[in-house]
Amino acid sequence: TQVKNELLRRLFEANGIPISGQEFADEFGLSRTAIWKYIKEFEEEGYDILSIRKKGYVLTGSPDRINAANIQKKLKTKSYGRIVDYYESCATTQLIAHDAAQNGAADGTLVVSEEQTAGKGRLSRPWSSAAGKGIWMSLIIRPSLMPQEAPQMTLVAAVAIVRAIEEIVGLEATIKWPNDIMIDGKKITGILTELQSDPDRVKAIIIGIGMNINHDIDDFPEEIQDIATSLKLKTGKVTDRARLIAEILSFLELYTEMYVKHGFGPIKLLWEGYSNTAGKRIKAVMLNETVEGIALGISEEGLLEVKMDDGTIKGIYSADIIIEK
Ligand code: BTX
Repeated sequence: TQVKNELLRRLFEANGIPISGQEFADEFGLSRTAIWKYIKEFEEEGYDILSIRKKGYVLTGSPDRINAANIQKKLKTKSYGRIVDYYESCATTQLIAHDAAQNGAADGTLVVSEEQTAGKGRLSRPWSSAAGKGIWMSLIIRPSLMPQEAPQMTLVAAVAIVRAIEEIVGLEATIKWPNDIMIDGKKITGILTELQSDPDRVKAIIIGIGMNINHDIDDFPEEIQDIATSLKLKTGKVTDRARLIAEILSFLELYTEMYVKHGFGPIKLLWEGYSNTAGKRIKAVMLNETVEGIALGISEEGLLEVKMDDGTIKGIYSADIIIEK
């Protein structure tokens, strides 16, 4: 079965390129018939496999995986997700996406993995990414924006994700500035936006999205079991991750276009409708200081505006927010 698993792994990671039965058989010292039997077994287990004469086997569908075939079956976008780079496991999709972007990957290229062994959050904090349970993905986009307009993409992505969860799962999530999506006070999604840029022009934005989907509580490490939740913990049901990805990409493409064409105004309005931060008394913990006050909303630049106790208003670029009761 080790050989069988290796064959399946290669079919998954081939991303549409045929795997030659003959070459695979030679490599592992097996007969072609043995390989063919494995393929039949995969089909019985629910995988769709195309057999192309003289070329080999291509995986075109599989039960509950987020490979290219399953995502693209549901995709309605122009460019987002039209190219999918799929992994069974990797350290972090963020790094793979950075390399791909540097090597000229097209606008909308998606890197996605069933598991991350070194998933990361902001400030190099760890991001727990259990195998087969969540959505761990990095989208490469190349919108015509100035570098200083890039951080707002975190807020654009947050709105797209909340809309998609509403549409597919029927749950109302809220956005906690700047990059968390919460359900009933617990974190369901984190967003990490990174930039490749010239001084006056964005070359690529890498939007990393980590979503807890089909986790039971034990699928989280103990230290985050109190602060994290998943869609399954909230609904009791398993969510089709590929379908949710396709929906997120649709909203994200739509809202990115809106942002590039019409500026931040419309996004700001959408964002404020989903935010759980505005109007609340908060503590904003930054690297060098902590400020307290009432969160007013976000500025045109995406800064969180906080009214301090002495009445002055401060704009905050990035912080960890504690909402006080
Ligand atoms: P953040 O710095 O806002 O949040 C990180 C913190 O969240 C951690 O310190 C921990 O307390 C908590 N945490 C860790 N894992 C989880 C989890 N699964 N659910 C809820 N809370 C958790 C948030 O950073 C940005 C995360 C982006 C993750 C994506 S996944 C795809 C891409 N690849 C990658 O390595 N990162 C991004």
